[in-house]
Amino acid sequence: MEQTFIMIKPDGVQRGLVGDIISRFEKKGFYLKGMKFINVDRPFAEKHYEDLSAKPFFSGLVDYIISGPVVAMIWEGKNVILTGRKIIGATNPAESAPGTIRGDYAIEIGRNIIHGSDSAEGARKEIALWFPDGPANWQSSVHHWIYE
Ligand code: RTP
Repeated sequence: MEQTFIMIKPDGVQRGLVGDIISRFEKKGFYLKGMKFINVDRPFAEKHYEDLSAKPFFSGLVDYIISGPVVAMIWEGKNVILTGRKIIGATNPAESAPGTIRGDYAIEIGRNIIHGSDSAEGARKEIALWFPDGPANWQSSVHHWIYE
């Protein structure tokens, strides 16, 4: 079963959106396989966003991610990487559809509430970085009500 890394950024935490965001993934039928409420330091945030290190917004992005605690999660399910990105909405909230997390709650790209892995390779790297001990090992009792 596919897994993805989802992070509620400091603005999502400060604005009290943690419960709503988790609820959207749970209600869809995805399984929570890891969760941490943590502050990350600058080197860790730079590592997470290393692919963007040449971008002009990189230092502002790192400042933003280290500005407060984040909720780091592993979610599991069929197509969870792509479907997770759909639940989250387009990177720029000005273009995110209503009904998506960013479309409903965010206005600016630099305060877009949430991160989700964008590929299988990205998910694998991000889960390894944030959860070196791997995902929690549990099975949902409602699995057969979600999958045929
Ligand atoms: P994320 O990694 O956070 O899920 O976002 P994403 O894949 O949708 O977007 P990406 O291009 O990877 O950018 C990562 C984060 O950098 C911030 N950003 N700011 N000021 C800007 O032009 C700009 N562009 C991107 C956003 O917080 C974005 O989520």
